Amino acid sequence: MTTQPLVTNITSLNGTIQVPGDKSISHRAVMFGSIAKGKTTITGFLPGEDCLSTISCFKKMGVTINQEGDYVEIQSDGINGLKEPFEILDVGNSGTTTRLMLGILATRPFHSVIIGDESIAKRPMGRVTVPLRQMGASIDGRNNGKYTPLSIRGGNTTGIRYESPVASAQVKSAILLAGLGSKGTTTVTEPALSRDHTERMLAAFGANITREGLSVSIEGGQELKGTTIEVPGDISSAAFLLVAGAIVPNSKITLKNVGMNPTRTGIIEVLKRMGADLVVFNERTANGEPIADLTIVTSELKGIDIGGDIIPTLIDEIPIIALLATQAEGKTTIRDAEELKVKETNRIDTVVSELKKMGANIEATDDGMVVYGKEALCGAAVESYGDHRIGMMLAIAALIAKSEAVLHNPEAIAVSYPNFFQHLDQLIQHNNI
Ligand code: SPQ
Repeated sequence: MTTQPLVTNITSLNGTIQVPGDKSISHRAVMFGSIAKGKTTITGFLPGEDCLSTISCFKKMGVTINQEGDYVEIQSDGINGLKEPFEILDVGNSGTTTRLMLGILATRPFHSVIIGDESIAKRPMGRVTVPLRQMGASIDGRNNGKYTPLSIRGGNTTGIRYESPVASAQVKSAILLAGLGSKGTTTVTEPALSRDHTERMLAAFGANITREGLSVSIEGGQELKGTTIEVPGDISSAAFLLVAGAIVPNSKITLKNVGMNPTRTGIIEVLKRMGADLVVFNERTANGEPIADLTIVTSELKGIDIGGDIIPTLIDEIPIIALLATQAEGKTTIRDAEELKVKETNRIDTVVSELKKMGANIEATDDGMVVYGKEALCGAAVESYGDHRIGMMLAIAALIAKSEAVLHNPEAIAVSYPNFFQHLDQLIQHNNI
């Protein structure tokens, strides 16, 4: 196991950063480009480990993909050009790759096997394998197809109307992608709106997809056409630096080109409601996705109550919001966030245990956590448990800790933000990039 010393006791952060490409959009750009006829080019791609796993899986199905840094070129014969993979499809740590790819494989008339790492093996896959079987796919796997490794023989699928019990973009996307390769219409209804990158990007690839309230429908048999995708910066990565700017004294941080899709901007609303001095400017759109620049300065914060329909719009930001709450006057309550239990780790348990080690006054609840207000943090030996978002949250917490801190398993951070420590260094040195 690797252990890395963390920078502590920082008196100021300053500079301008271009955060890496959005992970959700990068995955989708590769997958949709791989099933679209013709050439797709992607700029601003996230070369993080999760998105590289997606590229590697589609290459194993015969798609020509050339990636250099944040530029990707894909040449595909369309969805019917996908070939039975000779090798096992290894998704690494990526839940998005597993679930969205299952949706595509469900309609392909060949056999494939999906495996992932230890964390993926614990994440629930029944939420997609059950509806995909209802559509006609043959899927088996550990515990009756609830967990990886999974084996799929697809083809001959028919559209369904599916009421998802969870607000999950991965469930919605898997079923819509299966719907695209099935007979008839497929409709997915969710209890609250989850991120809608799939809907927006399928339209950018030429598909006709319709929304009515919380239901989305797609007609089977439509052919996607290769296109050009510009991936915005990832608001989920930006969140770590926004919180750093708000809690480290004497700071001013500007983040360029950040994705501002309203299904992802819960963190912006929370920062504003907690009193953060945050400015959103230069607003524009690329491929149907809103983008803006953001500036944050050190702020006086107050505790708030977070729950209900906002949760899916900030689900991945809850670890860093918990840290923000440790520096706010008064109590912050996070409710309705049971989904945290089935992420890379049980993020209720890992956030609470690691922040407690640093002196935070925080308690786990059944569906979230309560943070009892402002507390000076101390250094500690903390653990990412292989979860990128826990690792980054702890590195930001260390910036305001008064004593030495080390992080076990820092390499997990490369899943979504490979140059995270380099960007942090630049802000500490007050260098612009
Ligand atoms: O890909 P993975 O591992 O599931 O990634 C995470 C993350 O923190 O990066 C979740 F652990 O983000 C998910 C997110 O929580 C990415 C995602 C997507 O791209 O569709 C949707 C959300 O998951 P879900 O289960 O709510 O659909």
